[in-house]
Amino acid sequence: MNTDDTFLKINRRRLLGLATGAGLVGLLPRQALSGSPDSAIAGQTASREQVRYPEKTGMILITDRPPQLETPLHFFRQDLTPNSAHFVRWHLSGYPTEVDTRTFRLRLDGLVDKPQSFTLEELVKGFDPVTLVAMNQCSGNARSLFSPQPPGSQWQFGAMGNAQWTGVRLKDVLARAGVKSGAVEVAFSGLDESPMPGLPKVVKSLKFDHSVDGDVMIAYAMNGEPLPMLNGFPLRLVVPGWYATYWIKSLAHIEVLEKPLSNIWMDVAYRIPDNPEINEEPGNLAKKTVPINRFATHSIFVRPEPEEQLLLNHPMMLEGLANDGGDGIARVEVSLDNGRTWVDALLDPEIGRFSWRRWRYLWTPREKGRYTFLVRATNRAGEGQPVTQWNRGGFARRMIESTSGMVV
Ligand SMILES: Nc1nc2c(c(=O)[nH]1)N[C@H]1C(S)=C(S)[C@@H](COP(=O)(O)O)O[C@H]1N2
Ligand SMILES: [Mo]
Repeated sequence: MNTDDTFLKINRRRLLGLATGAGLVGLLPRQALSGSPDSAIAGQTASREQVRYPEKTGMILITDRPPQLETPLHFFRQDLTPNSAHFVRWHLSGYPTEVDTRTFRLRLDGLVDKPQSFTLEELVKGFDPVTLVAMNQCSGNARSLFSPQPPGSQWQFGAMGNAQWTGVRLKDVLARAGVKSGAVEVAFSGLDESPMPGLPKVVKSLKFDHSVDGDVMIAYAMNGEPLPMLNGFPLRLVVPGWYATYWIKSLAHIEVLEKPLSNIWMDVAYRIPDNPEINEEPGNLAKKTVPINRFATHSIFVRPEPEEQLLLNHPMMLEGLANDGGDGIARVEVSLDNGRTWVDALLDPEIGRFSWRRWRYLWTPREKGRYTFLVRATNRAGEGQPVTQWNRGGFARRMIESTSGMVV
């Protein structure tokens, strides 16, 4: 993308904010759509509310204050999720609804020689642009499917999306400030503010070495367009292969730290059992937890959708997607007989190691009655998927998934 074009586009976004006024999101009434916009959407989606927010298509409402919007499954039949359908999650009701790009600054300070304050133009034009495809996924994606159900946002599989991100390397931006020796972490926070005195602002950190790996970026474009306001306009951190809790939106402050960040968002929330299966039992919780980190290897069905009816003797393309934390997907297998035998699915070409990878398998139903299919993926490092899993936060779902319905 030409950086001049990008800058003009981002700048134009200010007009949108002015045209629709303050409270861009909060003031617009939700529109309940009558019925489903797509007759192929089966039970699961149709039974959940479809809502409209600015810049968004019909989404599944999880909560409205703050907005948490889930992507309907049928949008995952393509490599890149349209910006209008990319899921939305904010922690605090004090999320930004407008940004004045004339006064916006990204501040960088802490353990550096020269603290910086960048305008959008300085960021877009002052650094080499980078582009990569990466999947964004909430730590609690598919939480509602765990049994017993952990507390928290009750997502099905739509708290994820795949996008092409364009921006600047965090490494390059940090270098401009000159990081002093002794840096151990880098902390990130956005324009969102806590509405309650007891609840601190969302601030997350990465280890210093991770933040300068050349993959972590400050993105100003998503699929070639400025980010939607709800997805972090004008800038967001992209941490390829890591859960989205670190992908700070409407990024406004970066601080280099000489000791690890300690706050509720790092010490209490977003921690997982310290074992490779990310598993524990409700009656026997893991003693040791660690901050959630890289994506676990996982795969899901996109078709058939839950309870989709299949026609006898009609060929049916089973399809879905698989992801891991950045080594790449090596294999996806499907079982049509409840795990007794497994067959290899066809993998679509890889579009980057941080992207999800789509798979498909052609199957013709030869018997009427109930079907249940399973899917499992293996990545290039040999990481597979466990048969069952549970943890108290409902995080990092990585167990083998299934889909079922009737052949008629
Ligand atoms: N500033 C800010 N950034 C944030 C959050 C937030 O509450 N505030 N939530 C994080 C979480 S938990 C998720 S899942 C992703 C969601 O990104 P999206 O809304 O673009 O899908 O944003 C992350 N970045
Ligand atoms: Mo999240």
